[in-house]
Amino acid sequence: MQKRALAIHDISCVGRCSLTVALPILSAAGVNTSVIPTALLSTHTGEFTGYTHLDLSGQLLPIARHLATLGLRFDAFYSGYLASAEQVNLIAEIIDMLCGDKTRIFVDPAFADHGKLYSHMSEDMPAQMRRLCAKAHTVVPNFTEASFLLGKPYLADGYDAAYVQTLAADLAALGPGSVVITDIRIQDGQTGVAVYQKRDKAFRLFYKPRFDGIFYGTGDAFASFLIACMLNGLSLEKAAQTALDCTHEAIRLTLQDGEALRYGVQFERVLPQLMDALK
Ligand code: PXL
Repeated sequence: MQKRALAIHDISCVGRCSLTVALPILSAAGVNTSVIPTALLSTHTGEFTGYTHLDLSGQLLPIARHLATLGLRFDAFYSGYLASAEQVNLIAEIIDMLCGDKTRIFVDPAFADHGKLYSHMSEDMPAQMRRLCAKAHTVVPNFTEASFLLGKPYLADGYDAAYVQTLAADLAALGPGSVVITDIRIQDGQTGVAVYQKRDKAFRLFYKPRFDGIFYGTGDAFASFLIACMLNGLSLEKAAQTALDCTHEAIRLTLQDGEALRYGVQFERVLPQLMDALK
């Protein structure tokens, strides 16, 4: 049977992040993807000014309650950018309402990067998001989010694999069985992804050459590629490797093309590569 996912992120009209990334990637992977938008923005909040921001908190439970009457079974729940820390309570309620025993729950905390909270994020977001992560089977933070979720300072460099393994194990101790941390900076000129499974304490790091710069929406693209692969039966490690390859290629193509980086990365051009990896 075709897999069905529920993606809960904002809609940023322009800038390739959140739902405008998750939906096409999951669809390309053959996943029937329903959405609940958390907020409506004209653009993402990085490198744009004057953007609009409509918090859709008032719609979340009414939408979820109606969906609950349809009796749908979701194979995956996938949350990302939330409009406010208060929305965490609503998302937790939606998980209880719409997810069954067979629903795999993915949470991308999506509140910070490069050592800083995103604009618009309140200081209590990390503590609130920790509660949502506790309900997940798999969490996909970047290194900044992983640090903040655990109340640790962000280290720009000077840490090692053992430090990352401890971060991952501490996140798993909150609840999730699997932890995938992106944007690891251990090896010069490389970006790393750490994969940890609580079941057998298996820990692995995967690397790709790092491109200098800030690439908006790449966390969303990575998590979406990862979930797309896992819903197609790939193991967590293979899915993480494939997601890293696809994200790296999207950045490479964008830099080669010269499109302004605030418009996100050209993940559309990598969808054939994703589909090949799933054959
Ligand atoms: O990609 C994360 C993200 C999602 N949604 C909005 C954002 C950002 C990052 O800046 O601003 C609105």
